[in-house]
Amino acid sequence: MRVDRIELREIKMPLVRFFETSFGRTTTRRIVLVRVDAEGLTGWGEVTCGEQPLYNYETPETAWHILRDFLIPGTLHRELTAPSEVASRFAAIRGHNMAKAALENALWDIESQCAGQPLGKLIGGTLDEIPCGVSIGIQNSVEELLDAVEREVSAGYQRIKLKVKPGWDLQVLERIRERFPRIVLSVDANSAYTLADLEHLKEFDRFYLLMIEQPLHWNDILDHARLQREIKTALCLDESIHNAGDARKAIEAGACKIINIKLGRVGGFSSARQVEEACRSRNIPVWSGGMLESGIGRAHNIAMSTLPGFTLPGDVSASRRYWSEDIIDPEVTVSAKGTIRAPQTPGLGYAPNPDRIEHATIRKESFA
Ligand code: OSB
Ligand code: MG
Repeated sequence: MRVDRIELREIKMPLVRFFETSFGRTTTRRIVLVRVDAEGLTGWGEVTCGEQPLYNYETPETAWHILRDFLIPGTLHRELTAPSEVASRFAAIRGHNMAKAALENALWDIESQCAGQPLGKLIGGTLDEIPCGVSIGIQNSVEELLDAVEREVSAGYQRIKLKVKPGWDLQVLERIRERFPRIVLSVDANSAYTLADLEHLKEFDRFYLLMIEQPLHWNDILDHARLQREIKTALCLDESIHNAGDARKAIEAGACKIINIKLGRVGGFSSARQVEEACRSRNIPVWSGGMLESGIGRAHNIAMSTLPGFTLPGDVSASRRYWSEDIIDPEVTVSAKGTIRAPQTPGLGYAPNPDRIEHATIRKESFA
């Protein structure tokens, strides 16, 4: 494959409702999209970072810089035998996994069209239908949260994940469990606690949660291992896992019993497959995390979720929970039993809509 042209775009789209985590509230997303033209075909990728360097250190601006000044010049007009080749070519560039993933994933989109196969099949996916959960942010009141949970449970989602932080945790869980004693429930702290909160964190065991996601520091493994020895509830690592090596070390250290894979955080499909393999071979279940993606990132997450190790419901939910109008056709929909059917057509299986993308674009630059 030879890449003829690459285009970067930044789009800006308001969320239908704010999304709040322990590090703050998001109301509008700014998303960098990568469009690659090669072999007469077009592939799309999405940079999944937040607007501010809070989830990790990347931002739309750092991704634009790394893509424009390093990744794109190293890709244009050079022969590529496989999309995974860009992962090895850029291995010397440290970090910036979300910028790397956007480019590599766009190449996988092209490769799957060339091969006439759905993207999920091409990467080794075996599942035809993927189980879905939702991530519900911190709300203005517990009453609002109860309504939100009610709505998502009625819609059929198989697992509810609540964002927590000190001051929005045990009392909230009491109220949720009182009203929904039997739902599959988990929490995500996005690093809002430390080991000084050990006694407090032990209290989470009362709520028979499926997991507690990333309670401690965003780059830590050892303190999570210490915490996992002290509590019954399974820990799940998100922020701390950047590649298959991290997954292996976390599992060997006993830092978690579940791992969340985010395609951007681990640097794209090649790395995601390695993380999935590292977990599956050690009997650690994985699931797809989400980063409030547009339809393009969402379609990539669906393809990744067809890999055999993805046995738990992911944070991959319907487009309409985020966008009044998504940038793909059709938009992502979820069945009444909380599943998404993996597309069976070549490529992403969802067509990026050029008019809607153009309408949302606030800057673009092309490289040829
Ligand atoms: O930790 O999973 C997270 C959103 C922004 C930053 C971090 C996280 C999240 C989510 C959103 O939980 C999940 C989604 O896209 O639905
Ligand atoms: Mg998380």
